[in-house]
Amino acid sequence: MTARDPQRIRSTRLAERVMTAEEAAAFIRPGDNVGMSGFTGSGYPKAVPAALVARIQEAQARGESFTVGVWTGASTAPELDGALAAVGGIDLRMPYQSDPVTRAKINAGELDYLDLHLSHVAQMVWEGFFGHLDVAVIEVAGITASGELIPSSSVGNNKTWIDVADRVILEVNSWQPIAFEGMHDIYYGTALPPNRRPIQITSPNDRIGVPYLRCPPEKVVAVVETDAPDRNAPFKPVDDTSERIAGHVLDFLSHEVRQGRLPATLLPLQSGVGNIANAVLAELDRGPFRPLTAYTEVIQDGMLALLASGTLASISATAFSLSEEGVDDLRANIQDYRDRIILRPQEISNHPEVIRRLGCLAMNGIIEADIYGNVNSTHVMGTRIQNGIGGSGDFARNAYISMFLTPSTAAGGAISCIVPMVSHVDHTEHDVHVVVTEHGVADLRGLAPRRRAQRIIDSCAHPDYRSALLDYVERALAGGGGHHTPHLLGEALSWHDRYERTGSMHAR
Ligand code: 0RQ
Repeated sequence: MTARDPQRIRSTRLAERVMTAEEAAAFIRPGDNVGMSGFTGSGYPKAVPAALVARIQEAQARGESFTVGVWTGASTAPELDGALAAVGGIDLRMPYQSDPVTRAKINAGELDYLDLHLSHVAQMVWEGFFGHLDVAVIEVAGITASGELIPSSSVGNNKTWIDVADRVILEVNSWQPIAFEGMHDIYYGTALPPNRRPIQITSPNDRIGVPYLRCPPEKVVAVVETDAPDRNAPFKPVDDTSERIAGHVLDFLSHEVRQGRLPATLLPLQSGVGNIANAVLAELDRGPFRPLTAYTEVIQDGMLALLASGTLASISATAFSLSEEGVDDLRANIQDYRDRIILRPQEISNHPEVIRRLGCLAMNGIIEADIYGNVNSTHVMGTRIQNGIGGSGDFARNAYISMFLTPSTAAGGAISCIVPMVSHVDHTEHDVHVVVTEHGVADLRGLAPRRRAQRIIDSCAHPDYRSALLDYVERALAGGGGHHTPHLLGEALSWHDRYERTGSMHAR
């Protein structure tokens, strides 16, 4: 088959590899590990996963088992994660997911999931912990005449997948703006110790690599043309709770500026995904700080709005995660945004060395925090995975100020997000500087554990749960255990246990 779009596939050699998704999927064999592109619902392959699902179902109809390991940058979309999980086609999934079908399968014990710090993935693959990568399926925006790849709306682990896979399948998606060409910065200097060199980024808009992904043409077994949108999930309108959390974050940052601990232009922002993060970004647009910069993982609608208004001078990230309106904005203003946005491999967007050097201000969502400042970002009631740690650990551990934002309650008030002891730990008390809920800000820096407990309960807990938390601390202090981090060991997780039994953390 010849290429439909010679502007997108300019390499005559790779144009000869154009074929259907079904033909391409035949290069994926039972038991293969498959490295897919994709990060927070953008830049994932749109056609080959569906063809792979059909192959799996045909094999199953013959009574044969057909599963693959699925490695990505981060979350993808229902047509990739959801569809493969639904047919039981995934053996092991890593390093992040947020798909409801995949989540249910993981929590039912039907597929293995490895939840990893996103900056660690490439090095762990080079070290061989996950076995060999057989196939890479990578969406790109185009292929240059010399066979270099123009990345699409996410970079994620694509460089690594292409480097280590035996076979590469490319999806060239003409829905992605071709004006992406030149926006990316692919760094080819990473290595394992003792051969590591400093990552020479001293400002979020520093470019240290090249705009293209390199791929030996002989590795490319198939090129598939697509014209399909990213996931582009809508954002909920900002609610009162998110707005109050955002207001507290702005007050806190203003206080830090007044104290002389932050410059008036702040420091590079990292913002997690979701509606609270979007509300904080909207509040920043109304606030006094500018010009700001962002060294973050994902660019969502709120970040583009800050670029458009001039509040934000530049953004470094690894992926977009936009609503349909966000995509329209990106397309309409891409010539303006192009020079102010850099998409990098996730090992660089989330690199601890760079995050520490730049002094990022990290803001991430949580499931729950405990009275001593430990944070659970990933597990509902300690056993059921929600999404994964994603980049929150890369940033929180190395940020100048590590903030965690959450409504004070979940499930209509039946769950307190401030608990005596977290049911799973992702971020320890050492990496949690500030907790913010709609009730206020708990700045935990410089506070010993018992003072932290007082601060979190007073500032962040929902009033309906405050007296029960205070009562817990008082009885723990009076109990026989240590007074450094007082706990009643038999009761520390009783709130979760009560919720599992009665549907509420409230003692009746
Ligand atoms: O459940 O979806 O069934 O309604 O968790 O919670 O309040 O909608 O908040 O979308 O911001 O997600 C921590 C999951 C928060 C997210 C988490 C339930 C709640 C709801 C979602 P439903 P909300 P958000 C960079 C940063 C880790 C990765 C990260 C996350 C659902 O922020 O995945 O930080 N973080 N990445 O009802 C039981 C509680 C709960 C609870 C909330 N205490 N107990 N359920 N929920 N609190 C981006 C990347 O790395 C890619």
